[in-house]
Amino acid sequence: MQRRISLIPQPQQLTAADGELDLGTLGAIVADGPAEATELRSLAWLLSDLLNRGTGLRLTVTENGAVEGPVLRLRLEGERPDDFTTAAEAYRLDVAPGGVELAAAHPAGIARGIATLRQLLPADALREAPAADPVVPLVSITDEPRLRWRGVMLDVARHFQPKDFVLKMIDRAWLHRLNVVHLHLNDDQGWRFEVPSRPRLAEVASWRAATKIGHARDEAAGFEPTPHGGFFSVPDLREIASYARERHIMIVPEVNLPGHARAVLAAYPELGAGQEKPVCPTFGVFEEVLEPTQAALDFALEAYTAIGEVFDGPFVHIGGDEVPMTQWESSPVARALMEREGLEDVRGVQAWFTKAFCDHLRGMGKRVIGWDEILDGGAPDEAVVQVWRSEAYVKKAVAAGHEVVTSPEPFVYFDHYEGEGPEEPLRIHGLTTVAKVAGWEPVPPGIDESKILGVQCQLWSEYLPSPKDVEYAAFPRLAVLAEVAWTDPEVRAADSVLDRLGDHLERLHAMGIGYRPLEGPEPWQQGGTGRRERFDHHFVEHPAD
Ligand code: TNX
Repeated sequence: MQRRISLIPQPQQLTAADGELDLGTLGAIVADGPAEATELRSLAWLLSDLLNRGTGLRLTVTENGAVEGPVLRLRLEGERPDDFTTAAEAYRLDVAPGGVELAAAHPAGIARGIATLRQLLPADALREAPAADPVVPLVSITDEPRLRWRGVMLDVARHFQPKDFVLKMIDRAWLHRLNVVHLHLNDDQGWRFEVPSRPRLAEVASWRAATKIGHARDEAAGFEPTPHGGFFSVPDLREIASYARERHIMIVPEVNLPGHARAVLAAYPELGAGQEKPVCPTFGVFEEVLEPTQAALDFALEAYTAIGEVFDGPFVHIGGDEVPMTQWESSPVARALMEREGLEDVRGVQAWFTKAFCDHLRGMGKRVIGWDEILDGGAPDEAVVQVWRSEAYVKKAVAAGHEVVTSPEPFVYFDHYEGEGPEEPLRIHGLTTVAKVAGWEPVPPGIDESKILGVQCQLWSEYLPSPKDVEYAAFPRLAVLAEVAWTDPEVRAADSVLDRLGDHLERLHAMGIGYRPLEGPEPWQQGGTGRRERFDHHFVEHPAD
């Protein structure tokens, strides 16, 4: 019996025919493009490898050479669109009795089509060793994403996530036709990448001596005195960068300054207001920030240079969220800066940092993205604003002339609870069910859609201590978000993603992902009554002022 076609995200246009094609009957993968298309060749070998792993099939890659009989053809055709456009990710995929043709104008489109082809195979073909036949239904797909930026953020700062998990998440983003993996690389609780000229970041800022047990608001629960840490060396970062590049996933590295600076200041206290405090063992918003000195600015620019060189994508995230003004209000250095620069209020101090970061990164050929607080004191027009506090800030950012990545907490903060049951494991607060994500329309009414670069979900890891916990929080909500980002609203409305989720969970299972079952956590995923017990801290939405 033919399997029903059930893809996430739903392609924009799909026509199915009766019958299946056995890829075992194909002679080769043909990389059909200009001779210099090394990206196409590398995708062809990647596809060959993936098919081999899950089905045992061994298809060699040839270039335009004569191959007898049916083939799997990857074809680059037409004029190459600019990078990071929806046209660059468009593709056509035809599976016919005479072979497979996947065509696109840009290698990124081929990469997206490969993701769709992998979902057309049986779920078990997503395993690491042969466990399924290489059969795909006959189908004709024409597809292009609705939005340019479709991302997921991993917070490797609150709890370090090992490199192989980051690579896995890049693969999973790829399979869902996401194109951005945002790495939140530093916070009060740790700094997670090597900057060779600043050795104390690795030595001191990359680990903490203890971690809060339970919720940060649950003071009675105390601390676990086991050190927690880790950081990516420069070669680790290079490996992550090239792994993502081959799959046409953009890494957006975030170095979050001038706030959330406790780890930096534990290593280099002279960059702050002088307190000597350890890397933070608990979670929240802390008042320690960089002082607006030349030395602190030089540090920041050195960190941005280091990360901007390793990750060659067009964006660097500067953070900028939750910067308390308390220290600057009483700082003679901040006061002197305000007088010198004619800043009206203390929020101008953050704007001073933001502008310096933007100028520096512009000089490196990069564009800056920052959390929506960069709007409070003002930011250069070219900075992209990542709205998180509430959708009201989308309007504010667009009115101020910025492009927006929209990530409102109630819909795409996947560190929020997924269900109301007492068995859910400890989360920060909130309630973001699969149905809530599925029902979300990312472009608020009255907003010019061309100003919305895209959407992104967040996996803040205060309460996600291990990859297992991150997987539970990410899946299957990430799949639903991928469809919200990719598929046009009319197409989404015609066939609810919720009806395809059951089939998709089989894929997640085949990949060994510890997802949350739709009906609630498995016994071993529950919070129980111990350290991971549910703690209901009230979620407060931030109104736009
Ligand atoms: C707010 S979103 C934060 C993070 C926390 C998150 C927890 C943002 C830019 N700042 O520091 O981890 O809430 O949900």
